[in-house]
Formats: sequence, C-alpha cells, structure tokens
Amino acid sequence: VDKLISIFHDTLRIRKIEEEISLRYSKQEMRCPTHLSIGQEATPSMVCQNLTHNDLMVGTHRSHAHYLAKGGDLNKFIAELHGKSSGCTSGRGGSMNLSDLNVGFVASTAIVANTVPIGVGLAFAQQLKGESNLTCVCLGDAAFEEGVTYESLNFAALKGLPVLFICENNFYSVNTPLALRQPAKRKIADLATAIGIDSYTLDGNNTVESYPKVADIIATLREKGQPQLIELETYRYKVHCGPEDEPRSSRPEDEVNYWLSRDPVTMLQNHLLSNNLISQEDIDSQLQTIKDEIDIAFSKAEAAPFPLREDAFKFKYATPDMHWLSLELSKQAEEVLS
Ligand SMILES: Cc1ncc(C[n+]2csc(CCOP(=O)(O)OP(=O)(O)O)c2C)c(N)n1
Ligand SMILES: [Mg+2]
Repeated sequence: VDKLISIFHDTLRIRKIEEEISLRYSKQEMRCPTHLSIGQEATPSMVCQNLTHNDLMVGTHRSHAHYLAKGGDLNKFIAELHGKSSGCTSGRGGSMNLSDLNVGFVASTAIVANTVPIGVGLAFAQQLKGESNLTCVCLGDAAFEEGVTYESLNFAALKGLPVLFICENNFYSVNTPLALRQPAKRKIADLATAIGIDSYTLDGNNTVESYPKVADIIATLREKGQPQLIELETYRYKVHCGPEDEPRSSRPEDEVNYWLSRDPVTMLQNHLLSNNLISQEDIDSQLQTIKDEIDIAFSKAEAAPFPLREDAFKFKYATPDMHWLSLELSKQAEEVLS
C-alpha cells in the first residue's frame, strides 16, 4: 500500500510538472525541443520505486519523467530546460540531454536507440568492476526498428549483464502507428525473448495490476544478475514534440477514448480513494506542495544566469589536434554574438 501511495504521488507530481512546462512553453523562455510524456507517468514511477541512486539509468528524447522518477532535482531540471548554468547538464543539454550522476541518471539522448548500447556498456563496465548495481535502459517502441538495439540485447544476454530494459510502448513513433511499422502479431517482448532475454508485456497504465510484477522482475534481476525486459503498454496525449495536445483528428476516436478512460493518474487515484487508502484532503495537500515546488523551480530557473560565453567550448569532445577547430568556431561564434 505504501508503495502504491508513493507511486501515486510520483505520477501526480510528474503530471503537474509537465502540465506546467506545457503551459509556459509558449513564453519562449524554454528554447529547447520538448517531448512530454503526459499519459505515460506510471511506468517510470513503478520502475523507480525499486531502484536506488546507485543503480544507473539512461533515457531517451522523452525522459523528463525518467529523470524525475529516478530522484532527479526539480530545480536543476527546470533550469536545464531554460538553458541556465544551474541546470543538471549545466544548461548545455536541454530537455533531451539530461544528466545527473548524483542520482545515477547518466544520460539521455535525442538519437533513437542511442542509449541502448550506452546502457549495456555501462552495465558491462559495472560488471567488470565487480559492482552489484543494475542499469536501467529506457527505450521506446521505435527503438526496435534500429539494428543497434538487437546488437546490444545480444551482448547483454551473452555476458549476462544486469540490465533492466524498460520499453515504453506508446504505439507511436512521431505520427506513425505501430501497426504500420511492425508486424501486427509479433510482440516487442517476444523479440527480446528470442535473443535470450526474459521478457514481459505489462499494462503500463494499470499500476495496481502491474506494479507487483514489476517489483518481482527487478528483484529477480538483482538476484540472478541476468538481463530482463519489460514492455509497458501506454499512451501519450501530447503531440510528439511540443506543448500542444495531439489533435483528436490525427488518431482513431475509439483508440483515444480507450486510453483516456484508462488514465494512469486517475485510475490509481480512484483505487486509492475507493479503498480508503488516501483521502481527498491528502491529495489536495500533495497538490499544494507540488504547486509550490514547481513555482519555486521556475522562479529560480528564470532568475539564474546563462552559462558564460567564454565557457562555450568547455566540455566538448575534441582531441588536442582538433584545437584549431574550436578556436575557429569560437572566433565565428564571437562574430555572430557581437
Ligand atoms: C536514429 C534516429 N532516427 C530518427 C529520429 C527521429 N525521431 C525522433 S523521436 C522519434 C520517434 C521515436 O519513437 P519511440 O522510440 O517509440 O519513442 P516515443 O517518441 O514514442 O516516446 C523519431 C523517429 C531520431 N531522433 N534518431
Ligand atoms: Mg513510441
């Protein structure tokens, strides 16, 4: 019960944070492309209940919820969206490049499936070092249309790496439905099973039903140290990228109605209320606390300084013999900025 209440709090908090981003986005203070995951909040909230800050996580272009559920700092997150130096990636990454080693959130990247080999490599490194933590790799359904995913799953199976693959299947890649991209009768989880990874398909919106299974799978992974994949079926309400709602006309009406009737926050809230596990007063008080912390995070982010111009080329990847290029780019940047 405590876990369900905690998951509810996380889903509600992530929902409210992303709604606020969506509301404020048109002010043009957050200048990075932003992929919201409103409708999908239960999956990272369920998974992260069973992860510690020692466990590593890598994410995707749509990783706000992953970062927040993993324990990422709200102030640093909102500052990152504003490109400020107090951001979790020092204002250099934005929405799609979140990173915070304090909570084991190593990286997220914009390239579909890019973090799958990175996550498997991290797990391999941890195994070589004799560490007992696990690595969680978040990926979308479209990552199963990229060759590198199969190579990485194969390597994880071969080496017996403690990797938890979390595939959030929201049935879309940008605007293209899964049915137009992958054979209808073949489950994503079955692909990973065929490679030699224990895999499961769960309802990503029904926390009451799926959470105990998620907890068991992660416990087994910790015990046996073998990779596991969970495909969590869910749905996003917003457009692929940006703050607007997905136009009703762009998707089949019965499909939208089905998923709206299974909203993960509402379903869990109804369960907790109807079983007297939480009261409306508790929810109202949680909402007030969340609102206050969001307001503070935005105020801090708006007031924070941008990274310094003279630091523009710090932390870049370049060998010393490439230094001439940085100097040249730096000169050009100066000219543009002046
Ligand atoms: C290698 C690569 N191909 C294409 C793109 C363009 N792109 C960005 S997000 C995206 C959709 C990814 O869908 P999915 O993995 O299911 O994640 P979702 O957006 O549904 O969360 C695509 C095609 C990209 N970023 N990288
Ligand atoms: Mg998808």
